Amino acid sequence: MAKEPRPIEELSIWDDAKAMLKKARAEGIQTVHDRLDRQTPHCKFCELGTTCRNCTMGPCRVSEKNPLGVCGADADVIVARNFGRFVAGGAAGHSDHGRDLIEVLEAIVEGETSDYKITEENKLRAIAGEVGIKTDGRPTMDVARDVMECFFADFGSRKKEVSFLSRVPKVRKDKWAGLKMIPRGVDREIAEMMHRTHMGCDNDAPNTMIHAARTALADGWGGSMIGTELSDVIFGVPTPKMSTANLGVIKADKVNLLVHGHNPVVSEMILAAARDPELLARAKELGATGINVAGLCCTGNELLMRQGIPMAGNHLMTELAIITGAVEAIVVDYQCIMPSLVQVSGCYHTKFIDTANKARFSGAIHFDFQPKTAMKQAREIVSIAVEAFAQRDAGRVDIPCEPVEIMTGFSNEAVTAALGGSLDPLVQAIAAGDIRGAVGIVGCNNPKIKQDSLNVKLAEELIKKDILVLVTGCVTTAAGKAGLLVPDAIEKAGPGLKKVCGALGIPPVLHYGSCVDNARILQLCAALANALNVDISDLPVGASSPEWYSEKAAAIGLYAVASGIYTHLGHPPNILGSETVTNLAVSGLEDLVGATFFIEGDMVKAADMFDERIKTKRKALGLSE
Ligand code: XCC
Ligand code: SF4
Repeated sequence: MAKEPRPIEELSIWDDAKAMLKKARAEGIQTVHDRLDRQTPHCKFCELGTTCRNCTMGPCRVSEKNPLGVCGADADVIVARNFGRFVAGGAAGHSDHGRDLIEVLEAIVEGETSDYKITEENKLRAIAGEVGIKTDGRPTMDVARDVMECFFADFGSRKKEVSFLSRVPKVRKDKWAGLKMIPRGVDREIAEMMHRTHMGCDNDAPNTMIHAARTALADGWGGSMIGTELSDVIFGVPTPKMSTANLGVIKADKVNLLVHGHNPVVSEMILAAARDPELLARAKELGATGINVAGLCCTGNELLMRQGIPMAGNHLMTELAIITGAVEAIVVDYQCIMPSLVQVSGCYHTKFIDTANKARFSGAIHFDFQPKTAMKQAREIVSIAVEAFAQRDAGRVDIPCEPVEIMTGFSNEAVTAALGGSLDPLVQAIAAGDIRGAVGIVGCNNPKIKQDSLNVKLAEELIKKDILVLVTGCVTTAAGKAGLLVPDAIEKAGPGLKKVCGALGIPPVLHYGSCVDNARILQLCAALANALNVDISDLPVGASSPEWYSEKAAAIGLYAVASGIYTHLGHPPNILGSETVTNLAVSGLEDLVGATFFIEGDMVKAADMFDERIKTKRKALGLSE
């Protein structure tokens, strides 16, 4: 018997989401929430992490009654192996994205493309210096070639450590060296994780977990950091600017083209092509007043940070954006793109266009997007969107709200510039206790949780306590829609944060970018630790992913912890079937890396936990609580 669907009121905190969920039900369109209802209750073994499918002597499910798999693996080994592979999946996603940026740099260096350029010579030279490449008096292209070679080599197995470990405080690196946790090469750590978890290899759960941490560090300080830094070099370093968010950014009188996924390589070209006079003229001929490019998820974040495009929504808004009936095309690259978007698009005139061979969707229009032909392909894609405008059914259009204002563009370079050229004023504000600490809230939506209820609540609770919040990924749109990403939001902050942010004219919640841009937060923590001559784990900082769902979020959480950052998750990963692994995650790691995970579903309590932690760290630094 079919289950009753959950009431719409329980699915999201947002009016725009609820309006579109009603429309979906009225029009008979299935969403992620309907499918979750059909998938629950989930398999208990899988939830606990005690299922193993790593060979065909199994699959095995272990329990108290049946504690060993066919090969003899116990729950600890099985849970650790599953978690290790989960993290490797996330690290692979971020890092392969990073590699794609190196390939664009290669196309620039080899003269194969004129559509992409080195926009930030100074940044290119600065990072070259950081990874030990000579820059003095050398032509930019020579430096760029060496940077490209260096970063390609970071993915291999010939290095002792990935290049950006030059940013890590020495005490932290020594700690990693002692634990055999130094990330040597991005692909190497991911491949080794697959090897270790083959039947008959690493059968010691803590040892597997240490390698999981090394794999995650290869993501944070390797693949993701390369992705962020080269995106800045090619597309520009983000600077503060205003934009807008929610489904109201979709415009009834315009051709609406949504960009979705993670990588700016395709979407930056789409945005440029949407300004092409010929395409604009054609849009006008068909009765539109212009071409509107709006963002979803992290591709949206990338373009929001650098170009200020409006944000239509985060993960759980992606189906709902199409349900407005006013989207001519959705153009995707990879990651977090629900395959259901093809079906939802099919219910309207919406064209679903994929652009990467590694992320193809049956039923999509496919473009094999290449740096050489990028602009030409982008024009073709935008043209498909423009022509689709003629097929729009005005009777089915419902754009449920007006957009809200948000401020974006907080790169470390922009923050340093706003502070007058160095991080010293930030260090002083922390020392004075005006800013008591900082927490990065990152990651996703998960249909098991009322959309954005935790993301917003935690941010609100923390700023009240004079804790600066940095947001990335899908938490961005949540914070934006809640009115936390504008300077006026200081009214919701504690007195210290209000004073500092008020003087600088910035919000108490800063948009720090996409999910790979969590590397910016790592870099900031390392810079603060170096400035104070302490370890990252000595800083009054934390990280959180309240509504996470993805393998990538697990990789981010683990590299944060392994870097010494106390990290909150709103719900546990599938590890509870092993006491050894669970205890290691929530307490044992403290002795090893100076930080742990903590799991808490109540955001008032989570904020209190951060508060306690920050008090302890401030005291140890000789500061007021
Ligand atoms: Fe995906 Fe990055 Fe999560 Fe959003 S936050 S649901 S991973 S888009 Ni990264
Ligand atoms: Fe079962 Fe061991 Fe094979 Fe896993 S590796 S499926 S536990 S026999």
